[in-house]
Amino acid sequence: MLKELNFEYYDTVDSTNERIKERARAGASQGLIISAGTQTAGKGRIGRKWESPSHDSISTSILLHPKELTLESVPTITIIAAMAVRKALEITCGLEGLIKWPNDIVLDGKKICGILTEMEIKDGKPWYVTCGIGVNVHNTSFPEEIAFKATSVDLQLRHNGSTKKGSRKEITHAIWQCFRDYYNIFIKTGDLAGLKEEYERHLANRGERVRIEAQADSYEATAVGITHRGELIVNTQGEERIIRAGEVSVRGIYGYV
Ligand code: BT5
Repeated sequence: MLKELNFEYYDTVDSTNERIKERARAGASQGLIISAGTQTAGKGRIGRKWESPSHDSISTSILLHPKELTLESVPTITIIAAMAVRKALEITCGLEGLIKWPNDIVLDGKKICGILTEMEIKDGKPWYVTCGIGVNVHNTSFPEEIAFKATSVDLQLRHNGSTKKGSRKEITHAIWQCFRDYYNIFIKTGDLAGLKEEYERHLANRGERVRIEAQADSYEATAVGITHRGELIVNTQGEERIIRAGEVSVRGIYGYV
């Protein structure tokens, strides 16, 4: 069970995931949350870069000691985090995002949030896990290479005709409170039995054509839903296939989402 949440904030760090790892190795307890105003080396998946410019976005990571979980179920934490961010944006800002499986939240077809879950293994079991979340909040522009596919809370609020601005602190707290609720439901069964339906309601591209881009092959399919472990189910030529996070990229046929 995830009970206490202990928030720490730093002006600048390399990566909040890296700061959590350091503290985990030094014996910190589950529920430590490190957030930062800016990251000098924010990380995406598989060596990609995450932009977190000066005090415009949320960079936040949690430390988990998931004794209850197997190695295979750790990636499902990304699914839980995506649900938490989506819900937090709805309750704090009235923004209704969709989840682009496995680790993005999108609004109007643009990415507002990315999630990176990492773990260290000891004796064949997860020793600790860090789940890091980046959310664009006050950003009004982005580096050229991502400008076409990135958005922020303030841009979306303005787009919806609101004069409100997002609060990084309020959203961060809401994210981790929602995360705790979902995580504890997940821990009870060790799978998504209690959460799958809600997740699928907010799954981008559900019932639509997507392009699955794997290293070995690339094909079109229809996104159907997720398994109890959080893998994506797609249908290609009448046959269901299960897609694991990390294996592939999933793209909409008509753009980024
Ligand atoms: C992700 O990777 O989306 C995971 C991002 C996780 C960031 C958090 S911040 C707190 C914690 N500390 C860290 O160091 N990381 C975590 P991926 O699915 O691989 O997407 C990366 C791609 O997203 C990049 O290659 C860009 O195309 C795009 N991108 C980079 N920065 C972005 C931004 N601020 N907004 C939207 N898209 C961005």
